[in-house]
Amino acid sequence: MRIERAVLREVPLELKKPFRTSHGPVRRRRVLLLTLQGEGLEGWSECVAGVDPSYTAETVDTAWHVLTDFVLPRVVGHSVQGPEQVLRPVEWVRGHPMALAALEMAAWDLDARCAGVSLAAKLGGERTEVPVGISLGLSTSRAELLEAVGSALDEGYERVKLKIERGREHDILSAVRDRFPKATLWADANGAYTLADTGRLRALDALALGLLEQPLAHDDFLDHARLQKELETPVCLDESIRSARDTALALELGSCRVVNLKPARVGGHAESRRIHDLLRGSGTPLWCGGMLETGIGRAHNLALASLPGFSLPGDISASGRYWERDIVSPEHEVRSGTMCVPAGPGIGVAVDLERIEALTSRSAAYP
Ligand code: OSB
Ligand code: MG
Repeated sequence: MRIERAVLREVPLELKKPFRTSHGPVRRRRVLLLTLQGEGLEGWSECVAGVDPSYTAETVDTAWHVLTDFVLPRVVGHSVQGPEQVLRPVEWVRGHPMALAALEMAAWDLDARCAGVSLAAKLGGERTEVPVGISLGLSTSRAELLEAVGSALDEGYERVKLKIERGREHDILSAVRDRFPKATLWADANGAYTLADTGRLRALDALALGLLEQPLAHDDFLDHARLQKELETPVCLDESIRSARDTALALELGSCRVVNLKPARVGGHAESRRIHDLLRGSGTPLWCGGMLETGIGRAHNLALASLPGFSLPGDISASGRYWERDIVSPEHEVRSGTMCVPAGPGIGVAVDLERIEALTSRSAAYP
């Protein structure tokens, strides 16, 4: 497969409603869309880096810098045997997994299209639909929180993940548990606690949460292992897991009992599959996380989540969860708690290029 041309575009998109985490509200995304052209076809991906470095160190602007100054000039014009090889010329780049994943994932889409098969099939996916959940940001009032959980459950989501904030975790989660005694509830702390908070986190055991995501620092494996020993609630790692090696470390130390896998956080689909394969034999449940993606990133996540080792519902919500109008058609929809894995070639959704071009704030093309 020859990569003849690459186009990187920045597309600012407003979220329907701000998504609040303990780091503050996210009101809009500056989505980087990457198109790779070759063999008369196009592969698409989106870079999920945020506007600020609060989730990981990467931002939209660091990803733009790394892709345009180091990565794209070194891969365009070259042939690769498959998407697993596309990052070879930039193996020396340290960090920046979201920037690198944008390239790698677009190459997977292009490769699947060249073969005339779906990305899901190319990756080894087996399911035609996947169970999904929803991630709800912090609410401004208890009424708003209960209303949001109620509508998510009405829409059929299999489980609800709630963002929590240090000091308010018990109020938030017990309010929801009291009102929805049977719902599957997860909590995501985005690293807001330290081991000194073990007592307050142990108090959550009484609320029968499915898991507690990333309670401690983004780069900490040892304290997560110490905390997990004190908790009945399974700890799930998100930010901490950047590679298959991190996953092996977490398993060995007992830092978590569940893993959230986001392909962009680990540098793409190939590393995601290594993590999937590693966990499959371990009995540790795995699920696919989300990064407020447009329909392009969601299509990639759906393809990945169709692999057999994804045993819990992902944060892969419908297009209408975040967007008035998505940039793909058909839009992604949730039906009885599941979403369809697109079956057409590649990511299996059509990209609305006309609208993307109208919204583009900057672009770079190679050559
Ligand atoms: O921690 O899982 C997270 C969104 C942006 C950054 C980090 C996270 C999230 C979410 C939303 O929880 C997941 C989604 O619906 O895309
Ligand atoms: Mg998370």
